[in-house]
Amino acid sequence: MKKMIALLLTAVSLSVSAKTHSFNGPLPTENQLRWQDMEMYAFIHYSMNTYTDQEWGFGNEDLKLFNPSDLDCRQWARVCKQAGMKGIIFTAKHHCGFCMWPSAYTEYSVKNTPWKNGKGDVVKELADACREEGLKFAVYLSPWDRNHADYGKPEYITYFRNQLRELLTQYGDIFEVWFDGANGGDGWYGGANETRRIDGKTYYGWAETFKMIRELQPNAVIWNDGGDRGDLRWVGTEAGNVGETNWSTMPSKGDTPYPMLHYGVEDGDVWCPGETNTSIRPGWFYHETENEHVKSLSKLMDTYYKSVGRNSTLLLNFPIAPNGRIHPTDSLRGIAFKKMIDEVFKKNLIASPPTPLQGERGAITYTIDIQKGAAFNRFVAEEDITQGQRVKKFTLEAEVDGKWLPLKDALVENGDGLTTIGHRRIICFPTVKATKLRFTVTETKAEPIIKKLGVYLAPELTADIPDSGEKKSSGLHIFFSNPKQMMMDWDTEQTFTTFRYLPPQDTKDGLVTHYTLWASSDWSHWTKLASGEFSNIVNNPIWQTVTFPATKARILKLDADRLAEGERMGYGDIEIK
Ligand code: FUL
Repeated sequence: MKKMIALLLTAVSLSVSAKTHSFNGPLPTENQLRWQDMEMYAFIHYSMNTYTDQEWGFGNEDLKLFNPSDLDCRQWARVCKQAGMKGIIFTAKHHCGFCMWPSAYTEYSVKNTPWKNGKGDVVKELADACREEGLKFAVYLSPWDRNHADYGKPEYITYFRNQLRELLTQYGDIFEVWFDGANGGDGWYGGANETRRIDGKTYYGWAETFKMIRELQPNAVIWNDGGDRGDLRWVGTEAGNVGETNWSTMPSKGDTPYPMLHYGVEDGDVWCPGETNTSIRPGWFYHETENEHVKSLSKLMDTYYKSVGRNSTLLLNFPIAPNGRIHPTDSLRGIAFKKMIDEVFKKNLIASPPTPLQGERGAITYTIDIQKGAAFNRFVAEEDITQGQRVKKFTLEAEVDGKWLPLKDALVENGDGLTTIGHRRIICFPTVKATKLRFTVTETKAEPIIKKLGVYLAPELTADIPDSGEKKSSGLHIFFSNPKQMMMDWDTEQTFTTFRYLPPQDTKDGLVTHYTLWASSDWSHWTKLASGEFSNIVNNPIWQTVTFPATKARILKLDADRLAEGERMGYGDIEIK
């Protein structure tokens, strides 16, 4: 199969001969270059959660629940390949500690489930399927383990490394090792049922673990969310976008607050590019209630422009349904996504390769002749990142009726979005018909090395289906009896089975992470309907669904047992059915 790069860009090799100032910033390693060229690869979330309808398992889920009727890793690999994914990263172990391979170090694995009478190994089936489909394979191993009795003690680190060694030695080449930033908290922990906090900076001894990975899988890249720098970084959100300014460099030491993760650091001393991870559905694991909320094509294209089009890779998650397959809605959407990318970038409208000209104050201008009569709405530029990331700022202008009209990136809220380039920058703007396009690098760290340019016409996409943030609660009477208690009441008794909570969308302040839900018809006798955790709500603030046996009541009461931040419960929306 032709490389995505060939589909995206008709190569127009360009370089500027005039030397300006020399470049002494960090450069990518061979592993990082190979990884960046993959552009899009899939995440697969599948674990015990698939059978308990949860995002985070507590660690004591019954092994009998794992018995898929129709598990088919080849279907996953085929779908991912057709969706344009170059590899798959699989949740070998999620936070619940359940191992999808028969690890020799725990009883909490597929080997003690009814599936294939305990003889199955999902990691192996998937690694083999990937190889057959020509996809690369990688593993997600959660450092946080809510099942393991030793979690929080030094002994657990030995266990964790033993498991990692199994994954890195028994399943062929691994292209990436994905750890997870979610760490410590409530759990079953071998029956202790308690909260365990760890110091993420020191507990895991990452330097030692990274050394082991380098020895066992020298071609793998290491994911990290900050702390010890890996080969690539989380972009600080699971919503599917990285900053429009996106440096592939970071400081080699110190904390990495959100702006650093999201935008990179211009003068960072190590190469540590961003990987944008998001799910094709609101959640990471499969939930039947989300079948209607698989992301639309326009949402997926928006994600593509805001990840691959912003000097990042895209790690797109496909959850596995309880039958052991990717749901048809997700596979069709994934395949349509790839078709749309091919459609957008199938014809480069540049008439002939432009010659760069050095202008005033070191600015370098490319005047691009557009094919006769062509309309366009996408501009693509790529730097030769083997020589580092150099461009800080540029301008774009289209010549319409003899006048140069400035263009800006329509996908940014502030500014013109014409900042960094790196591996690839895609600028989207309303369709223009012009004979020439002028691209000027106005600020750069050194002589810019522009490898490719492209101009395209993308088809218009129809409006998006409503996303998970759609408002529902307009008809409900809601008030707070204290800062951590929400009351929802009706004039007459109703029968309910479902409560849904949408957290505040732009802040962590007031986000409910642990709750208890009560029902009453007289304000004095309360029946507890449910209590628990809204897992992963901080990183992925989507609708949370609580179901309970049909209950007649006039009032529902939500206690915020714990908030992510702040002292006052907040909400984006509430839905009760
Ligand atoms: C998060 C986890 O807590 C989620 O469950 C999911 O695995 C996501 C990719 O990373 O931090």
